[in-house]
Amino acid sequence: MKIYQTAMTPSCRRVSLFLNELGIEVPRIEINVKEGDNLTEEFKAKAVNGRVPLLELDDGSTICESVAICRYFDEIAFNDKSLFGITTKEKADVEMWHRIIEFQGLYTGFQAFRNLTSIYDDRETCVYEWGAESKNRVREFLPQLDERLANSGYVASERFTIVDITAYIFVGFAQNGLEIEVLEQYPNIRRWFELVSSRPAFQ
Ligand SMILES: N[C@@H](CCC(=O)N[C@@H](CS)C(=O)NCC(=O)O)C(=O)O
Repeated sequence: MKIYQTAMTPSCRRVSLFLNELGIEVPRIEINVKEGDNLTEEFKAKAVNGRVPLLELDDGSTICESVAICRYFDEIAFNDKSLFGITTKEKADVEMWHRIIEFQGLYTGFQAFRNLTSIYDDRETCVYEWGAESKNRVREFLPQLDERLANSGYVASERFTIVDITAYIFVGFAQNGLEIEVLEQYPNIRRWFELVSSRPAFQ
């Protein structure tokens, strides 16, 4: 099997951190999405969403969407980390917080970045005002995340789960990509971010 990736992009880093946590190494094929390597007919025939990361199995079948790829490895690796949750309640909390972090945080942040910078204007119409509004929505979401982390050791649970990987990618993206001073403004996010950053898988 192999993973097609553009290593530095948030969605690929998300999968890489998950695999690091499980201690799994998978061969990578580096492509350049900025240069449009994902826009070829050959790549689009493999990836339903036309994006990276993309996992190709030995039988030639493929899985895209980073969470689906993580789920695949979580199932085949027989690990004891239970990054998608242990109990029924914890699994539901993981699902709930994962969607909240993705919809209100990560993907809203992506919309902000893509529309403010026009980085992909060779393949989509960029609307600056939508980017600005999306960035506002990210700003509005951050206090909610900070409050959650004032009352919980990790985002979805009192222990580390996949949601912390997604939230870590989101906070780093907001801080560096969107230039929002998250860590300076939100002490509970900062406490949690430092804790997650210190994990061996994140080095
Ligand atoms: N929901 C997808 C998002 C994938 C995604 O947006 N990948 C970006 C890199 S972070 C990409 O391939 N961008 C190239 C493009 O939009 O053409 C996932 O989680 O895998």
